Amino acid sequence: MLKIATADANTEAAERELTDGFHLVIDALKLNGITTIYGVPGIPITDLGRMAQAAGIRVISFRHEQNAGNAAAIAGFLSKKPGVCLTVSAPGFLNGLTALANATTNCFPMILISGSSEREIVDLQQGDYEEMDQLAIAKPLCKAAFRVLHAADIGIALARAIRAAVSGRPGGVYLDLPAKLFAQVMDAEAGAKSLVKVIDPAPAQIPAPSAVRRALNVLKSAKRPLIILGKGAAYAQADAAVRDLVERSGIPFLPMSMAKGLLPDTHPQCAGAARSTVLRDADVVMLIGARLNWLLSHGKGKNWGEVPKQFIQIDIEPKEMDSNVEIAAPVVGDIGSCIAALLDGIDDKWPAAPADWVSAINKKREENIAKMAPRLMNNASPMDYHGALGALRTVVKERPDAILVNEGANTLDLARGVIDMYQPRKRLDVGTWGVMGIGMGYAIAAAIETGQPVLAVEGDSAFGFSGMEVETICRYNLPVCIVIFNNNGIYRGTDVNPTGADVATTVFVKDSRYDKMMEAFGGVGVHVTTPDELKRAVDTAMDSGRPTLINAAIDPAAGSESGRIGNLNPQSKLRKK
Ligand SMILES: Cc1ncc(C[n+]2csc(CCOP(=O)(O)OP(=O)(O)O)c2C)c(N)n1
Ligand SMILES: [Mg+2]
Repeated sequence: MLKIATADANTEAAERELTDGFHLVIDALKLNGITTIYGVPGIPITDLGRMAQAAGIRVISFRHEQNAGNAAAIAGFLSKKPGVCLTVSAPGFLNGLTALANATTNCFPMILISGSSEREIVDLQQGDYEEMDQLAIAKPLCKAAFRVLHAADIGIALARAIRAAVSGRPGGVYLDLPAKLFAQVMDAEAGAKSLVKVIDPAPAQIPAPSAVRRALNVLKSAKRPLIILGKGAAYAQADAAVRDLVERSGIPFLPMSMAKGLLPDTHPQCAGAARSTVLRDADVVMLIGARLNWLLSHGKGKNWGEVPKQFIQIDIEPKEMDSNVEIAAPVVGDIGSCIAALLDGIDDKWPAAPADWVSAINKKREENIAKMAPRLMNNASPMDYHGALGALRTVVKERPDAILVNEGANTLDLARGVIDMYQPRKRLDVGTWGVMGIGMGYAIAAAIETGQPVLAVEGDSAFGFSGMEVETICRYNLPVCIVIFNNNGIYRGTDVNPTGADVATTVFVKDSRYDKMMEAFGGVGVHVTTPDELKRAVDTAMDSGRPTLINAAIDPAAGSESGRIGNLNPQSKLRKK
């Protein structure tokens, strides 16, 4: 007996002096303030998730890695810390990769950590369990990709991953951890010493004074100036400085989708309701954390009118300058530092924004708002988009703290225009790619990261891409209210297949009851057919904080092809067959 007890004691003592790959990964994450992991368990990372949970990290288990990845990505956007997604090898990795690529495209800091199979077998292509050269596949789709072969390198690898994700223009990073690494054992003290706490992971990047002067000169020369706020400006969390710049300069501003609320959409300088006018007629445009990509028609063409433009661009990425058109005044640096420097040059003597320009915009804005008002008040049943959105617009006005997640085609484009936002980083949507499938991942992470109630306004098609995560929402009892704009399909539910065989490609089962899905997992399901019912149901959900899914029946004929971007569909001269 005694002998055995002594042996046990010895083993325990020896173990106390050892650590392994599992623990080093967890310790490295904790050391760097990463408190939540989003993922899906399986070989070889099941125990990593368990141990992380036991060590006090919150581990949120999803039903599909793409949704876990989207959650990590938006956690990164909301917190300026890399969101972490954990997956198994090959298929799990690939499922997470779409989210990683999307995060990189949208400049959200995220780290995808995937387990991988035996290097020796993978590299000889001998058919290992879930064999795949994941590192090679990830590389072109993210900012940086690293593989760790030695437990002693875990600390440095995680430090590199964190820096790569959040410094400069943020984006996705891939970290490949082969199964064998987790089981590697090393001296505990040496292990602890090998960890790295990243100091100042996203250092300020101060713009050159000459660039700031140049920008101020161009801005001062403007007769019809415009500021465009992008989601980079929202990410920067320089909210007070952005507001100061807009208000002290008196220049009208246009928020891009995820920059809505940085200043309230109801702000007197907001030109959101006069978008086509300001793009067409402005002579100087200052872009703050917004890129001249397709969402801004590349800065040229008919949307930008005949008036010659001068662009001032504030961005952390020097390569962004001149990407589509000439930038007259590039200001490279982090947005907080750039705006602080610009504000230094905007004193009491700064000329007021030209009154004729401001009043022309105000007139247009008031006209457009007045035109829209009766449509938003209509209580028709079946509902059209405007009637339903009029109700949700009031909900958000009454609950400006709530986070709005939004995807779909008509459901997205119309909600963006109709629902005013009042606070920064409250609108999360399909972003640069217009990708479907972000809905539930974003909603879950938004609830977890901020503790605020979430309203997810989803097209019925859009919802389907991540719909199974309603179980996850119920499991973690998150304050998420999903409203499905159910128009029986993609864009419209009225398409017909001329052959009469299968249903048309854009049409779903008619009058589906998505609310029943939520009930299956213990959440609240509601079916509504009028804007009044919709408003009441959302209010009840938001008051209770209970997971709720509201199936809102929308007239299947109400939408238009591809929402507001139907012009991007290729048109052949030949007749449609
Ligand atoms: C990953 C991905 N697949 C496909 C698409 C193409 N797409 C754009 S919008 C959309 C769905 C639109 O239907 P719905 O969500 O029901 O919105 P509605 O217009 O009907 O309101 C699809 C499939 C996409 N954007 N992303
Ligand atoms: Mg639809």
